[in-house]
Amino acid sequence: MENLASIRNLKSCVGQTVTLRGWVYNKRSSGKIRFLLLRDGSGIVQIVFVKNNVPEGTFEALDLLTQESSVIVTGKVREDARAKGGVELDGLKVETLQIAQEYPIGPKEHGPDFLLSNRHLWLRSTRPHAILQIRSRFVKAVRDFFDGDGFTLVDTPIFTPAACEGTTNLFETDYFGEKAYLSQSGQLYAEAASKAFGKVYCFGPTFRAEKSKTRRHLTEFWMIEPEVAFNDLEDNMKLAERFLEYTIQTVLKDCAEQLALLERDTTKLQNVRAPFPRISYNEAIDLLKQKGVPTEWGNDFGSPEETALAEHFDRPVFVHRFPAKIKAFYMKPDPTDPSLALGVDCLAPEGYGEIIGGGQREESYEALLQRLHEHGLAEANFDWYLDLRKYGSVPSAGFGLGVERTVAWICGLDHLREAAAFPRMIHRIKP
Ligand code: NSS
Repeated sequence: MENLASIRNLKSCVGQTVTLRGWVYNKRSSGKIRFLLLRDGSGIVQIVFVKNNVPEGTFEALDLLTQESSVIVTGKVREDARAKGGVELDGLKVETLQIAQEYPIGPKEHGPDFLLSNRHLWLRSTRPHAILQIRSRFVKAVRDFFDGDGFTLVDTPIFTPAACEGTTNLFETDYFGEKAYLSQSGQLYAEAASKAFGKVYCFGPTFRAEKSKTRRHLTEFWMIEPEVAFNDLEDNMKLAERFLEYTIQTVLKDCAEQLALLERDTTKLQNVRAPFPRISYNEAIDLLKQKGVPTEWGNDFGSPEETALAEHFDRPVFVHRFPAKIKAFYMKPDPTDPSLALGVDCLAPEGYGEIIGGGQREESYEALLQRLHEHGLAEANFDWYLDLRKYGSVPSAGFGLGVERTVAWICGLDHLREAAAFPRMIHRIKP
């Protein structure tokens, strides 16, 4: 195809005749002129057709085009200071691929249910488009960070024989006559891999049968989980803050245009710089009491507590050393107070709450076995995991960061569902 171009790169094509392939975003006409707004996935550009400059039949073809009709357009690129991307095209030719039927999504306001049911089409609109570009850039920054820091990517399985994060929200499935579960976390496998590679991360979809409908829970979400042999709780926090600073600042730098489209005030995001404040769970309880937030020692924090705590700081905050009885079986108790576990959460500001959960792992075989029994977990399912404590056991720490929660925070979204291309929630599995 003749000088095929993408809208994003048109600035470097001024004066050239180019061909664009895309969809009709909008159009209008005025006498002997037709204006076509073309969308090609990389951007939107206006193409101006003047009656005397185009072959016969062109205006008839243009007049038949509906919103989202697919077309191939040839035109000459002209600088235009008033245009959004700084350029416009003088249209020379249009070829219609398909005339779209009446498109369900128009400029008028639609309700969230309608939009979610039409997610396969809604993706074309500017808002989801910007959010998913930000997600894509964030994920690349995540990979760049770990790949550039001596980590090895190890993909962990999705079919698993046992629970990592407790049995209450497991998705069960039949595996050739045996019970299997969709992975809640790659952590146990990442721990095994860290004994082979030292520093590893896994990154994939994870599944939790979250029966409550909240703005912060999906049943399928993506998690990034680094695991580092020999790291302790403090090393883990240092890694997490360095990682968040790099990824957030990279997205702010590279996605300024998308964030502007979302009208996101990025002042607070600019503050995401290491070091982050650190408070213990006990200190957090005191702080909540001071703030008049009803709470009791021993309870896990929900959204109101997390929001109140995070409000107290100008950047994300680490809360560490939670009551052991509300944390997973694999967490190492604090040697100075075994009723506490060496776990850590990172709370994002602006009401976004927990984006990271992790901690230091129990490295003693006997202690881990006892914890398994206390949690009512079958030893037989974890024999391989226990092996890691038999053959060169070392301190180890890691964490999991939820992609959708982090993207929702970066973009300033009200609900996690907009941070996934095709979100999965309790009452939604279509499209
Ligand atoms: O349950 S976590 O707090 N921790 C783990 O799964 C550890 N096994 C990770 C590790 O140490 N390797 O989940 C981690 C993060 C949490 O902070 C959220 O950001 C996200 O995973 N998360 C979720 N996002 C969306 N929806 C749901 N339901 C959800 N649950 C956790």
